[in-house]
Amino acid sequence: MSLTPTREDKFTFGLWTVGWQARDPFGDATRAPLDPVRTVQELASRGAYGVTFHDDDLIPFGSNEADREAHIVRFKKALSDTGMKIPMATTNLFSHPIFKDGALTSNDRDIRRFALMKVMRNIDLAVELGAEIYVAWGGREGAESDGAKDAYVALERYREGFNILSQFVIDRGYSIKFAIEPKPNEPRGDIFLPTIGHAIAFINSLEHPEMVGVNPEVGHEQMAGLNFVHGISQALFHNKLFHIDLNGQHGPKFDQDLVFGHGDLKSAFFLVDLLERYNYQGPKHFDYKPARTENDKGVWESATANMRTYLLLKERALAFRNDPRVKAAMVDSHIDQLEIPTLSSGESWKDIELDSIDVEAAGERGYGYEKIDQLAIEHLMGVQEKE
Ligand SMILES: [Mn+2]
Repeated sequence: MSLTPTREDKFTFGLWTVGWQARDPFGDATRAPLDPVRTVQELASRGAYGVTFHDDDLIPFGSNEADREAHIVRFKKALSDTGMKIPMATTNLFSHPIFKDGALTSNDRDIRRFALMKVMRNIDLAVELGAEIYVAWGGREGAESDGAKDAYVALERYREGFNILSQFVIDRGYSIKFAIEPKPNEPRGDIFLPTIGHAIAFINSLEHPEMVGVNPEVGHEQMAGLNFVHGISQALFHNKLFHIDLNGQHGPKFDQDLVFGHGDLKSAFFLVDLLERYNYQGPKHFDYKPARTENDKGVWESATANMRTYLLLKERALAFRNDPRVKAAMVDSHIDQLEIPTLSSGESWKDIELDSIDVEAAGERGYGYEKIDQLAIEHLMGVQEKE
């Protein structure tokens, strides 16, 4: 298996990822601004499939119409010169001070309307550039104080916002689908729709739930102390995995946005195993930040690192699944028996009442999962069969 990324791998990057100037709450930028045109060229030369953008990544907030058009024209040229795609776009509803109390859930009605206008404007551009997924990360949709905002009513406004945007997409005849990106906190003390589960429940309350899925991010779920592989399994189970943000995180602390696999590597291994086994067809989108220590060279090395790590994990996960020792151990552990429905066809709860089970023997059985876990670790470490 090749470790050189190709277009077929569908690796994508946000303009804001490699373009991050490494300004953090305690320090100034350590890198110069990056021209989106150069980002497209550099990523194309490294085998990426496409890029994604916030409106403000491409067109600085407050640009006049002539400047806006000029930015779009040269960006489109870079795309056509390289063959790079734009599968997804999103709106910056968090940087400008107007959004300090939120956008779609701001207590200020005029700001909610301005936010919707900003989203609609960028959806028009997203469609023009070929995007089919529109991500909604509500970074400022939340509060620091429960007295400052009625969270119940905020959800009503959040729902109203998605209903308005869905109707906009329908009326325009676009094939755009929305993907909500959950995050528990940061920048707000607490953010609405903090996890995959919260988002999926919310989606079911919308007027057009079929138009809305999730865009889970590795680090965001791990900041909440949750198992990302389980979260993605549930998103797949509900047919709601419209997009995915891959990166790395070391448990519940500030949002680290490390290179994919540079946080919880074992979870990343089982995540790639899951995405490949369930044939996830969407873009593999890296939403990370090159460390603040890196210069331009380090930025592009980190971009390649994301893709290379994914391909390595895919190779190792396949080797794990195809290892005859793993297959035998899984059968010994009865892992395959989870596929068998609990009732046979034609049975009802009444048949369960007739069951007899040797409770003591069943309680004594060893499941042998430690053996499988160790085999996974050895495959992850690249160890071939060894005595
Ligand atoms: Mn993200």
